[in-house]
Amino acid sequence: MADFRKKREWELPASTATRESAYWGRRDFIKVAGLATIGVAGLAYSQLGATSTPMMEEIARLPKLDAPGNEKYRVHGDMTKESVAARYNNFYEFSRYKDDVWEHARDFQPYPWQLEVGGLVNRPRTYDVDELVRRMPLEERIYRFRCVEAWSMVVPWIGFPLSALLKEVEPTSQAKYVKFTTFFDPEVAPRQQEGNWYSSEPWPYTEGLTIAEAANELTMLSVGIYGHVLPKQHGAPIRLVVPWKYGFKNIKSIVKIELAAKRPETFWNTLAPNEYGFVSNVNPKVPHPRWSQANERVICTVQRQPTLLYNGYAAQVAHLYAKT
Ligand SMILES: Nc1nc2c(c(=O)[nH]1)N[C@H]1C(S)=C(S)[C@@H](COP(=O)(O)O)O[C@H]1N2
Ligand SMILES: [Mo]
Repeated sequence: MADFRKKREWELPASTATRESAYWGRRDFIKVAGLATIGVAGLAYSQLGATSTPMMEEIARLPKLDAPGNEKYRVHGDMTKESVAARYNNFYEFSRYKDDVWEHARDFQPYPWQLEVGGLVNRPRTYDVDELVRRMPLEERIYRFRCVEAWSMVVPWIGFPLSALLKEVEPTSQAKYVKFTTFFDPEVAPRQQEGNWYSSEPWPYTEGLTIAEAANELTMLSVGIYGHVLPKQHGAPIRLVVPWKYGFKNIKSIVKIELAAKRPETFWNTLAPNEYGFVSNVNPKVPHPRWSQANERVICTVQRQPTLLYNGYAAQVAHLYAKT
């Protein structure tokens, strides 16, 4: 395979699993090197959490979104600070790194936006996301989020159950899978352009679920976070949230949802099927081929904690995978 494989951060072996923190440490250390009396980790993390940055100023201008909190979906323990979650993003259309996604996404225009829903359904329909936001039963849910790279966070999504949308389009009895597709626009997302070392990436980004996974109570289409509409770096204006699966299943900036009879091909699974399975449920006992998944690093801290089966959501989803 081409040398893109060397360059991908989450494909590094376990021995370099500290690379992310080394990366942060280096960049942020340079910015705040004057405060040398605090420990290095303390420096990096305090800088990351800074709230008066140009990035946070952009976020402060986003339209607010009011949604009642759903008490059923809460997490014990600390919530990740917004200034951290919004500067630690995987969005490969814009950047291979995490802290500059928000900057590279500046020309991206996610408002207004249309979402096409079709395939094996009785009532195919194209929605204005605006209209969905006004009409759907929005609620706030605090979910754990676990990336396949072995970092985790806890964030307050605003959205509605995917099942509410599926009900409207009426999947036919042949529909067994749901395929999701991200926008394709190489002008605003330069990494989608061809002719570079990464041109073997199968853009646009796609993901998929079984119908049962899509209908699960946990599965959300998110349109907001931290009390406002989604910022670009989190996948504005609408993205998938499946908290018991690894982060890459949580596809961003969706333009199309299709019901299908066959399992769809998906972005990471096409690139490296042995590393990014179609199912990809969070599981401490199933290591990534090149690193352990037994524990995880809480983003922007030095804290490591055990990985939970189904990322802590066994009560809601274990039945989907029970062998009969
Ligand atoms: N279209 C698209 N969706 C994507 C990705 C991407 O590169 N492109 N990255 C995925 C990965 S690997 C992760 S961990 C999450 C990160 O979501 P966040 O930046 O909102 O935390 O988005 C997922 N969805
Ligand atoms: Mo990820």
